[in-house]
Amino acid sequence: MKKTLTKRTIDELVDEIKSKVELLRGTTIENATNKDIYYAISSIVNEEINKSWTQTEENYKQKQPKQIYYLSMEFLIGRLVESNLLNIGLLKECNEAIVKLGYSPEDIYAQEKDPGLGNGGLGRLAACFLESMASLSYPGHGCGIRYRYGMFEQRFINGHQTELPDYWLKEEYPWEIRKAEEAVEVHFGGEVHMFKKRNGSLEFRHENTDKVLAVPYDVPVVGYNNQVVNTLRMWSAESPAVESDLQTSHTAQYYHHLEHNRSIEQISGFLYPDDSSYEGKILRIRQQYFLVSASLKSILREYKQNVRRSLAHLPEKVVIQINDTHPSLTVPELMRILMDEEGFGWEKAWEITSNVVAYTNHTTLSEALEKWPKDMIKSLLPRLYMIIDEINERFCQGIWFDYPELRDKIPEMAIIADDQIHMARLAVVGSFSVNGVAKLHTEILKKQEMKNFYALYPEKFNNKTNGITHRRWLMQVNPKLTSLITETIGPRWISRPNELTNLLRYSKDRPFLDKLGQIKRANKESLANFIHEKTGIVVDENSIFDVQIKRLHEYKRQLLNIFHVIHLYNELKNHPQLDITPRTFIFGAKAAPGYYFAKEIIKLINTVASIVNHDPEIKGKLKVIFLENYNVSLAERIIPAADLSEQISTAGKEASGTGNMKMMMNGALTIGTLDGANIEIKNLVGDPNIFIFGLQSEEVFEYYRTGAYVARDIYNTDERIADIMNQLNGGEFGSQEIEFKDIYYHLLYNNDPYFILKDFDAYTETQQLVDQEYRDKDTWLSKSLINIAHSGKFSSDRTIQEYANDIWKIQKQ
Ligand code: 26W
Repeated sequence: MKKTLTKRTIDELVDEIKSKVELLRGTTIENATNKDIYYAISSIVNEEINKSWTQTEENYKQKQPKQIYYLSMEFLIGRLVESNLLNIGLLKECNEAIVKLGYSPEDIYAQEKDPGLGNGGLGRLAACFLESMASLSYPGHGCGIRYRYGMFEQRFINGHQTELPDYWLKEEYPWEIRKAEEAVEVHFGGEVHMFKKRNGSLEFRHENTDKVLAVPYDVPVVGYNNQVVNTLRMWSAESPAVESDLQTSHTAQYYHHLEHNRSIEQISGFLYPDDSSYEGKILRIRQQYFLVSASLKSILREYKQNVRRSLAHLPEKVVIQINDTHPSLTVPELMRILMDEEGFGWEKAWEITSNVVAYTNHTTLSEALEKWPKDMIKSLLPRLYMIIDEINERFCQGIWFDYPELRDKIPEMAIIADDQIHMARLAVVGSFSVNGVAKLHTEILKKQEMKNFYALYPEKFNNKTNGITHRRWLMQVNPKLTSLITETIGPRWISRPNELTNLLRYSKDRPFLDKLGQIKRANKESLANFIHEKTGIVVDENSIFDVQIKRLHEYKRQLLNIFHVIHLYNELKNHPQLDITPRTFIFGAKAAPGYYFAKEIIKLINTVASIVNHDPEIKGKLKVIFLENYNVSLAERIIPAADLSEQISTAGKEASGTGNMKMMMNGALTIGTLDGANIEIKNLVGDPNIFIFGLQSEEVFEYYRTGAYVARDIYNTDERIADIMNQLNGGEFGSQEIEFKDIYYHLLYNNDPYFILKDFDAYTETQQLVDQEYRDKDTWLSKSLINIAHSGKFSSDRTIQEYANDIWKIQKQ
């Protein structure tokens, strides 16, 4: 596409910022606050983006390429001002202009509210994917929900997590555009009437429904250096209030109206803060249908306007990727539209639908698999229920007649079973592609969780190992490392991240490794300053920065990490002269508000921190820092400073992980289990450059199968574990008594379901190896470089290229 970016000098930018401050903010540059400057800059950026945005849309209209719509209940996009500046090629200039005006770029960019419209990995992946699609010039867009309240803000009070509402829209969000004229109606409830038409066929009329207005807010998705701007469309629920309705003279009616409006606006009211645990809440299914129905209407309207061909050709022009099962009502909703509104018969509608929808699975945890009570769907979405029922009937009959060898599996494959609708089954049956997010995960789907479906549809299953955008997660967050890489191997790695392997030649190059060491050191200093500012605690920049940042979940085993900390502390108390490499343990994690055990672990980490950090006998050799309110912005500060990346989930449980990729790309070494993408990291960097420990997934599955693991045996035989456990059970920790009886009892009486005690020995031993290896700075740096050099494989550009080639069959524009 034509390159028309307005290149500016720094002085021109300075002038533009000044005049924007005056024009938009009604103040002078002398009196401008950080916020004034932030809004001025975002307006300049927006003007630049908007030109490319209309051009991109125009281009798609003319060429009518096949387009991909990524449907997701979550988009964790992070702040946009810096990434947009980077992608339009103005970041360096803008930084300098800000400095010239006497402000700090970091402070200016921090004015932007970080929209927390996602829980964790799944939402952040969606954001990386959109960025890569735009940067690779693919016509791909996101469809999501514009929640008024995002992920809660986390505060610690006496070490306990408390949740504060995140009203992120309090101040104007400069990147969204409300498109009121493109609003669509979404219908809930009502009755379905069946008519026999003259020709004998049946017609369904859906009447007396509750109408909700879905209003789109579009956010630009800016490609890197290519003038492409795609769209993230987020739907907001509004009441389709008719003026005259509100002027009703009846007070009772009037209040009924207000009440009704409130319940409508609830639909896009807040993000459910549950990660990996399903709850059958009616509001959540309303949210899901709202997203699906509004997005489909908008997609089909666009198709009709531009393509002007029968919807029979939809699969040639549209592919819908559903991010986990959350948008899986896409299948029956598209069927409904094609049959009831477009007049297709069942077979044709099914052919179209199942060739448009593709499904990504992100978890095998059974508690995360969505199952909706069938009566709930029946009353909320009666027509969709009929269609799901019919899909199920035909599916089960198909097995019965065509796959007799699977007959006895029907009860565990049926979409409707035990009065519940199994959404993963619906998604597999109604799509043409089912993918896992790392090799091991996909194998587990094929061989275990979905083995019957794999027997039925082997051709649907495929793997797409996750990735992260190296533009945000390297270039933006670590400009010093970025410059060093470019000075060393030239700039081609930016468009071909695989070429980072050219760095391997420098793995023994002293001057280069020195520079790498200085950069890590500088990043650690700046994180240390931030930690001091936030917590008042001074950390040693020479210590190992040992980082575990992710949602708090038992399977992710933050508990194993803190057990190791407690063990080191006990050792130091018993042997004050013990020679250990100083460490700073850094945690960031939110627990789902209703997840009691996860909250206990938070409280434990905070308790350990407050004792360890203030114990003079430890002489600063250990520090434990639990940073509040972990989110994308905080990740961006921590990741460039990490030495050691903790990826220690129970093997077989973490579908992929993406934090592992982000830290590797910034030169951290991984300590991890053979789980998710860790395995693929290991295979690239090689055993000497990663610290692998613990049970493997087959062993874990075998223990679950046989029940041969007895946690108490370990408690009885490993003194270190007995000590820790007894401390939790009301024992002494330092000079304080602590009490975490629930953790104690859970591990012993629920038989340690995540193998914390079982893996403890291997973990501490491997941590000792880390301690030893960190002392040899040059070797460590060399390993760090090898990790960076192999991280190009984990650019989401590679992932998106694979989706585009294998699933979507779309072309670059
Ligand atoms: C219905 C409640 C609920 C909410 C979110 C269930 C499940 C989820 C997600 C599937 C949780 C999630 O974010 N999964 C993570 O997805 C990442 C991106 O693929 C993976 O890297 C992580 O391993 C996986 O845990």
